[in-house]
Amino acid sequence: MATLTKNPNVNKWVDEMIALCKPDKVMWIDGSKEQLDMLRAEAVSTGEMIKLNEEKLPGCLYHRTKPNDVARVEDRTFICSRKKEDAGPTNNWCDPKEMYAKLTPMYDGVMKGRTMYVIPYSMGPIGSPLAKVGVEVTDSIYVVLNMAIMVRMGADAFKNLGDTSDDFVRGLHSKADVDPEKRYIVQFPEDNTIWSINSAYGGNVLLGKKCFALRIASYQGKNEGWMAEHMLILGIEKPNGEIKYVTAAFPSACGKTNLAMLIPPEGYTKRGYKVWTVGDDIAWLKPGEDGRLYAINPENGFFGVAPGTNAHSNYNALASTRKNTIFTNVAINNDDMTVWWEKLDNNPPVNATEWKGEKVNGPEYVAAGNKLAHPNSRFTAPAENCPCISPEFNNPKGVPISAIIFGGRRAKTAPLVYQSFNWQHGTFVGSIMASETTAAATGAVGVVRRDPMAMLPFCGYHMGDYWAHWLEMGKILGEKAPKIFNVNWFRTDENGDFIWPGYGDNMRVLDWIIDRCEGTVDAVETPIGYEPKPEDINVEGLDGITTETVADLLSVDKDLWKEEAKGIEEFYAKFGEKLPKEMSEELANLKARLG
Ligand code: GTP
Ligand code: SPV
Ligand code: MN
Repeated sequence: MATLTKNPNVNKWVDEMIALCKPDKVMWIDGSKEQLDMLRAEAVSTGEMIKLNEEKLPGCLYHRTKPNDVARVEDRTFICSRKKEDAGPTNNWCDPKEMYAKLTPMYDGVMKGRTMYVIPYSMGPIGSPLAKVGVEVTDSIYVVLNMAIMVRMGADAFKNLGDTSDDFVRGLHSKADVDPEKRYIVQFPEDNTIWSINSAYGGNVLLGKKCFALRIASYQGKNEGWMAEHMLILGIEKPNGEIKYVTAAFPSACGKTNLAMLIPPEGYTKRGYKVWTVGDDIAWLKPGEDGRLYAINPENGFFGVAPGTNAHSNYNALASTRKNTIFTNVAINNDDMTVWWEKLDNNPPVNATEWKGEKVNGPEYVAAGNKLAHPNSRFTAPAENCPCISPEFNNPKGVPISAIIFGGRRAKTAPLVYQSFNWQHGTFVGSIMASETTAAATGAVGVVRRDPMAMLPFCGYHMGDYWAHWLEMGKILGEKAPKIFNVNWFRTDENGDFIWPGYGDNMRVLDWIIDRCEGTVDAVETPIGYEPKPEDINVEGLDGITTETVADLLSVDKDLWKEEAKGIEEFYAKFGEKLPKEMSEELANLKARLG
């Protein structure tokens, strides 16, 4: 099929990729329903995807990846800047020349006998000044069908690029042999280029997502005066109809999708509160004409964690998956060809196929301590399916942000919520984030690690320069900068159970955050920041949670925090001269306040 653009830069690059990968066929993806239907039918006929119940889950497909290919692979992910120091101490680095030389033979002829799909796409609403164009070539129909949900794709995407610009991100993906020993996820920030090989799992192969919209985009943002962040975006509508927007950065599988779609507790909905979802994973932020910080969601769908999602925990996410959704690595109920995952309900299907493809008796299998769905199994759902999708979702200007919230999984140290003293201190609060690891990346689960701004696996350049960029943005925004907060839904009691009910009840904390932004509620100054008076967190209608429980959740254990300060100091030492002096000042101030 002929090319979809006159842009010679795009066409030249695609020709080079064809010459390298030597596919039997090349198909430009125009985004049309006919073309996607044809690809769906082909994927089903080859067994790559499985058609689900057309009445109960219309338009939905199932896909299973190899058991060795179920999550992002941070140890095989590289930032190949020309200079090593530009990648910084938190990224794997390799000289770009060396990396191209190593990977080129792996791509040479890799698509023989296969079709190369050329996917033009826009990250961000087409026509938005904040949007950017990418082209991904891939030999995977699964990638095409997922990208069709996750991004705005097809010929329209080239409108933003025009016929002459060179400003597009070049993404090359081949599943090759899905060999974990030869798996590489490589970003070349200075070349606007991503090369991914030997994986077929979402975060490694949907190149618009983490590879472009965070790793490459964070680097572009530093150079162009904006920010690319691992943040959800939500709007809180108050009874008077006014909507306040906040963003929140939590590490992978720490609650962004859930917070982004929360349904407030009854006491709030009765008074007229409502939450609108703008984004659940990534925010691109830039100062607007009025000097405030505006955010767009560059994506067009949700690639969400399935386990734990149910009508009670996240009704809106579940509703988003009831049509035109792709399920990856969940379990199948063979009686009616529907899907199941842990905590969907208490009834694992009897006639089940578990995520690796084995037919099992669900209840017996689960009772024996096995999981039917992989802990990082996912749904790919169109944003337009979401019952609470924001009317501003496609607004090219984005939405004005009042508050930025950081958070992670901490069993003890971090309190339920606190506010930073100012932007510089807020940047420090983000930089010292730490969280227990999850199944979203391969490796041990439940180990506390530093994950600044939830960007540890996603920052495309030196983390010290990234913090300097945050400080710089604060200076540009001045008085109009969003207020910065930190939350922790994951404090546990002596039995290891979560104390705070979380999910919809997180609205109670957002309520305080909004009041702080509006200056309508007081706070208590603690060594780590401003905290609510316990009675200012609304516990009305909560079972077993009283103002005393809240006081406990807000307690700051100075000994634990002194330990924490030591950990921060060790972490900061990695950054050497690139650590902004403001960050070491803030650490010194924290220590002084702790006594
Ligand atoms: P990524 O897509 O990997 O970036 O994850 P995410 O940050 O969007 O996380 P998500 O909302 O999918 O939640 C991940 C897991 O955390 C799920 O198993 C949820 O059930 C659980 N979770 C989310 N919010 C809460 C909460 O408020 N409290 C508790 N205890 N668990 C939560
Ligand atoms: C994450 O791991 O933060 C995700 C899923 O959102 S992935 O697309 O795999 O990165
Ligand atoms: Mn994520």
